[in-house]
Amino acid sequence: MTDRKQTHQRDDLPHYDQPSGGWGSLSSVARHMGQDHPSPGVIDTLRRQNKPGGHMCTSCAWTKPPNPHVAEFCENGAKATIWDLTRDRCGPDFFARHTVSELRGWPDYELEIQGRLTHPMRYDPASDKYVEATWDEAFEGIGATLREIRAKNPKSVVFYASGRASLETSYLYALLARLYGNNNLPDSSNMCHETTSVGLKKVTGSPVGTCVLSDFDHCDMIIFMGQNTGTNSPRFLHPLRAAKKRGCKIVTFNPVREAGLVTFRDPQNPVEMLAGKETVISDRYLQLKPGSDVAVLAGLCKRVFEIDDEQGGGVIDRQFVAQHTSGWPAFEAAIRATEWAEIERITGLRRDDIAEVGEMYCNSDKVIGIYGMGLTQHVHGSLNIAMYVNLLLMRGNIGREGAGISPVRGHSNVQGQRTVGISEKPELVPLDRIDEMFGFESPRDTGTTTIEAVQGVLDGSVRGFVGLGGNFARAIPDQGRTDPAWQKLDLNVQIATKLNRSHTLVGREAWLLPCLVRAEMDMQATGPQAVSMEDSLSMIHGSQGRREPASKMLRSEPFIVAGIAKATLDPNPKVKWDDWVGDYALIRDLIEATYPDKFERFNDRLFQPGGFHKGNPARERQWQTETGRAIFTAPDTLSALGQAPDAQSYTLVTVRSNDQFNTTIYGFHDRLRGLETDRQVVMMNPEMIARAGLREGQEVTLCCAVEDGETREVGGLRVIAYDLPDDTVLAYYPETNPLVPLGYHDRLSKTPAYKGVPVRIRGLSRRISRHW
Ligand SMILES: Nc1nc2c(c(=O)[nH]1)N[C@H]1C(S)=C(S)[C@@H](COP(=O)(O)OP(=O)(O)OC[C@H]3O[C@@H](n4cnc5c(=O)[nH]c(N)nc54)[C@H](O)[C@@H]3O)O[C@H]1N2
Ligand SMILES: Nc1nc2c(c(=O)[nH]1)N[C@H]1C(S)=C(S)[C@@H](COP(=O)(O)OP(=O)(O)OC[C@H]3O[C@@H](n4cnc5c(=O)[nH]c(N)nc54)[C@H](O)[C@@H]3O)O[C@H]1N2
Ligand SMILES: [Mo]
Repeated sequence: MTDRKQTHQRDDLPHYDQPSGGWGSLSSVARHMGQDHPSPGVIDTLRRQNKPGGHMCTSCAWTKPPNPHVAEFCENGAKATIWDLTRDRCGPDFFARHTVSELRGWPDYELEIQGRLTHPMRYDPASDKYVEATWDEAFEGIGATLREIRAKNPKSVVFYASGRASLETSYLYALLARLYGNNNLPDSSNMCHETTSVGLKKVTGSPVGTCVLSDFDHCDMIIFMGQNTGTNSPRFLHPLRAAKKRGCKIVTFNPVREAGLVTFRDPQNPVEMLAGKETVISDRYLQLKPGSDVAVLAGLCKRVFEIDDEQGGGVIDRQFVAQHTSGWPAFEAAIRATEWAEIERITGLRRDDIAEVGEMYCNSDKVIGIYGMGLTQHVHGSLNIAMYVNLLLMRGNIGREGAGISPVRGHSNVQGQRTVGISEKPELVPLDRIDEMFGFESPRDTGTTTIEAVQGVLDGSVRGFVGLGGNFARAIPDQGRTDPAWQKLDLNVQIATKLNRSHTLVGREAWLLPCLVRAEMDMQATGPQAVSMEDSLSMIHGSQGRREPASKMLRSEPFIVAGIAKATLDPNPKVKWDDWVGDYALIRDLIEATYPDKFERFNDRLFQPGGFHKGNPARERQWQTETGRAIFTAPDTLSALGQAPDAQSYTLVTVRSNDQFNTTIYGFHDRLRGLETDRQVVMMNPEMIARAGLREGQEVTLCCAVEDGETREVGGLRVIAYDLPDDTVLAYYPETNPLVPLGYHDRLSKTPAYKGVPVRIRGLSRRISRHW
């Protein structure tokens, strides 16, 4: 194995040559302290963030360690909290000044920057404005319409959840949907890690990752595929840096050189900060073409076979394979038959570079595989994950200390929402137990995923939509084409903290219900309440807010869900909404009774430092799969793309900047990619710009190249030269969501293929008009 450092760094192109973390991240936080009008005391609140007894950050799902740093938050966690705790208010006077049609034309940034929502608001079609309402009016109005819709068809209402709401809220919300009569519980997870929930479960029996934090103290190698740590889970850089310092090898596969995976300077380490020292994170950084991970992984597996052959065995863990897995012969045959030339063609990488990583893998005893949206958001996303699992299983790297597969989840409680019953898949929920506990018969038919919910809005079969947080209409594929369809709804109810585009897509009746954020005090009949969430490593944490709420009219999410439920559902002596809202510990008792194996002594362990682990059978090498074993998969294709690029088309990857949280745009800097510009850009490498006959700075239109009878375009995008593989164009989410066809999703889980959209480029600029 050579010691040569792999670098495709191109100094002539925009890139961030400072380490992630460092002064840049501190000054970015300082800028937001100045810009976003935080209310007094925010620094104190930040000090309690992610600490036992404090509140859990509303940004990413990375785990909260038992021995937190003095300030256990990152640049983005600080931004999210400052954003939540702004002094700005978006109240009845604001809505009196603007019609909803006007607001529909505003950019996302302008809507959210108005500040915290303060009052329940009802849409008044006569004036085309949101007008102030009382909570009683809101619940009565919503309940009456939901009952009307149910009388015609209880399946025609969708209960969406974005992954922030607590375990307590989520449990009540899922119960509300089932008592109402459907399993229409799509979650932001449907656009995100559903590929994990379905694809990883298929091959390991576990819908979630198998690692815990201490595994990062023992691993010899960490592989990153399609996860942008510096931007999306920056606190993870601390254990990563520690692993690196003790000699762990790190290898990254990503079409983009993401700063956080290149170098890191710890903003909480005065020595690193003052001396300008930094830690090099990735030993090898391979810029593969988007959608080519299946081929890379086939190459890595192939190399393992080659080395095992060369050494006469001992490299593949044959005992583990025999005892714990199924599907080996077909897998082995498929990989041996795969040609290196084909792997090189698809990935754009050199055989030697892939082979070298294969050697590092074979020389490492304990290996962790990390992944994110770069694997999940593809047409063959589930195959990406199955191939990753293949590689790890070959050397018994699942179910062992210091080894495992570790998806990095998105929203701070998205994994937990699935754990406590928010799922459109009834087979994943203990419905018999729920029926017994609450004396009713819950529906057994499969509910709508995000894709089907959107289809239902388009074809008119969805009559009502309830959004527990999020910005559904902006996060989905085919945004733009779907916008006008929302008008057909009988009811649109949005529970939210700040104004966004989804709130402007009103139906015949619409309500905007403002709720507390996690850092705010949640006072109920028995006193201040705590809530809980599950992080990416399956640890459950309590969270308690202490701040004065932004408005006296705000209510907690459990209160709002219960309010809707009481006004909608027939009385049931076993369903005690008022008692539960008065004391959330009772909701935790219900969660424990429903899921006794995961939530034993839930209330006692609520504030255990570092959280408590909900358990994971695959970690114990108990495989709850169809075969009762971990499953090897023989790939039926080497590309995760639905449509390969050709002479005229490219693969569009939609990404996040480090100045946004999903559809919430904090600002227009993408510091970690070295871009200080607006977001209306499209990036590609200079050779591609030349070949396409374009020039830097020119405005172009991207057109979707999927032929399904629809025209999908986004114009006014400025061309920027960037260090990217051939055939690849990069642009921001959610601005380019109108280019993603609704039907373009992972085969198994229906997660939209946001990272592999075939597009053409038109040089003449033409802005897409909003048709309404
Ligand atoms: N600051 C901030 N934090 C966030 C969020 C945010 O918007 N802002 N969002 C939260 C949410 S909901 C989620 S789900 C997570 C998302 O976090 P990530 O999983 O990191 O998701 P993305 O940033 O969309 O893309 C991940 C990476 O995949 C790479 N990539 C794209 N296509 C491919 C491919 O085909 N193969 C490989 N190997 N790599 C590819 C991209 O270049 C990018 O670096 O972050 C969470 N945390
Ligand atoms: N092209 C493209 N599209 C994507 C992706 C991509 O990578 N590319 N990523 C996908 C992914 S991974 C995800 S998770 C989805 C995200 O989809 P969503 O989760 O639906 O969207 P967010 O932007 O996170 O939602 C932001 C809104 O949530 C509300 N909010 C914030 N905090 C709270 C709270 O505490 N309670 C309540 N009730 N409301 C709150 C605010 O009103 C805010 O405007 O987008 C998906 N869409
Ligand atoms: Mo996500």
